Amino acid sequence: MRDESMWSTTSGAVSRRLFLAGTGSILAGAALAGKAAAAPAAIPDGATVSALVIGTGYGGSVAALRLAEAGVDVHMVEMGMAWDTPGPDGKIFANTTSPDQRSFWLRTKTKQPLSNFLGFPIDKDIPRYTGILDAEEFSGITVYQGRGVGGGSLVNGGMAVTPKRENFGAILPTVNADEMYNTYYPRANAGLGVATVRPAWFDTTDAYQYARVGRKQAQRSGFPFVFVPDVYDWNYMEQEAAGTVPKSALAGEILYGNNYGKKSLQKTYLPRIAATGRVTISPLHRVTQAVPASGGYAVTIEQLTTAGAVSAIKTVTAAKVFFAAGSVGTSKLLVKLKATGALPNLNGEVGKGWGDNGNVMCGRANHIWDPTGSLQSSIPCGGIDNWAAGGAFAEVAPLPTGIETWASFYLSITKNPNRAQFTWNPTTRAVELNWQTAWKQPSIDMAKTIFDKINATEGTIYRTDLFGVYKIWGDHLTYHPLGGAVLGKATDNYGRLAGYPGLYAIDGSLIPGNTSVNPFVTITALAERNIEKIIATDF
Ligand code: FAE
Repeated sequence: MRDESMWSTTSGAVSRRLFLAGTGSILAGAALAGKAAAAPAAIPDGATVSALVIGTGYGGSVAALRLAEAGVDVHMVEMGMAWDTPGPDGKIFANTTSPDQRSFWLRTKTKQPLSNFLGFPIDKDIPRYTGILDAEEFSGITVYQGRGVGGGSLVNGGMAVTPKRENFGAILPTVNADEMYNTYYPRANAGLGVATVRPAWFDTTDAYQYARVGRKQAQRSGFPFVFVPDVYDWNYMEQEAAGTVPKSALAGEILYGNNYGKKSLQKTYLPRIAATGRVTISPLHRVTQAVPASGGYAVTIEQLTTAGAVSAIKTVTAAKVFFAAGSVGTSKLLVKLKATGALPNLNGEVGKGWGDNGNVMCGRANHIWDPTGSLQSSIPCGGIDNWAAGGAFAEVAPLPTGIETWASFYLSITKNPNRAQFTWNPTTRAVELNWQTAWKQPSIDMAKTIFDKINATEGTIYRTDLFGVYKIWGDHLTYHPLGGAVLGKATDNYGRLAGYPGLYAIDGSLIPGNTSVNPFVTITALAERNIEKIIATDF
């Protein structure tokens, strides 16, 4: 029997599984606190829906919840799995230190962000499966993304950061900052369950020794160390440390899902969506096409097997379609649909303005008297802020290997100005991104404003064994894709796609490349703002 509590909301026991089309029983659904039962099967071929939401991450979840609350019936399409059923080990999600088929999206070998340890490659063979983390490779950059109901919230570190207000004008120049900081950021923070580590516990727990070393060294070099809020249930983490509950953050769970304490969308927006009784979800369904049709748009959807094969092709008609497939997913769809003549009137801004949020990683080697601890909470809780002076905000990140590494590890978000464009290649019939490896150099330079100084103060050096053989910088990837359907350019100022009434972008694709901090709070807040306007004026 599955552990239902893992799916419970904080207020009650609403099982998410009940409303996932194709996985729940209609009788169980009817018992859902008196709410209407969810549809018993995946979306049928030929269905007609009022609102179709492509993707179940932050933008898609906000759109679905608010539409349903306003009385609109919604169907959500998600290419990844439901992630509601335990594997043979009794757990739904695999551990970061022992990846298996659940860990990666349709790969036969893992592609871990840290590819090496002590210089040795650590990737390993796995069965090809519709796993949770996609390492999508474009020329010059690998873009990591979550796959499944809950999108990136399933795999991310949960760092839930509202940008400093003085930086907002550069992030979303056409959006009223007063409205965002008075209404939509607070709404997003409340909806996501954002909270901060208890400082007294932080100061004493073994699990954050690595972060205390990070704080001490930052401060000795004159940089402010700031506590960073997270959606992890901090009380639960304290219980993990006390040994009274099953361990999650303190068992190193993060990249491939988190079995207990993290409040992913599975524990916040998605149970509220289920409780409306107006939303159904088709996991393992991928949207490939949308064309104008009588009654709105005809949307083509491929049903997938867990081996990634297409088992059925369906066409549904939707009065309104919300693209919430993430920055990369939405951009790829829109660029393809414009270029192939399905939606030729999308404007020339589609595919442009894509950035990596300036992500770059590095490690530093500490002295033997500065151990970072063999027990490291996988949930980061602090950062080093040098944005104004050096263009970098660095998360003090864990290296949850279970052994003492004497390493400090950081993911920096930098003010990298480079922006790439998605384009359609008619020969390969694929969407390409023209990011170039060299475009990370500004990020490295900005991160060095922090770490060169810390190394000089501490008499330490960079680690060279984490990203390859003698390679200091993890400059080949991003966790934070942003842009491709930029607000006010590819869309109007609320995400309405130019050229097609009833089509909207409502995810990270709207944000032009950088948020100065981790992005999902801004993605959620912007979606809350936009959907409020869209419901008021378009329905
Ligand atoms: P997203 O959450 O990516 O959801 C899009 C969904 O659409 C996914 O579930 C896709 O599978 C699905 N999809 C895509 N294409 C299709 C299609 N054609 N048909 C059907 N479904 C489709 O989009 N951000 C933070 O703020 N703090 C962090 O600590 C943090 N850590 C991260 C760590 C990792 C390893 C990763 C990968 C990301 C991290 N992020 C973090 C980034 C954050 O998760 C990301 O910005 C948001 O998830 C993006 O939200 P969207 O709603 O745009």
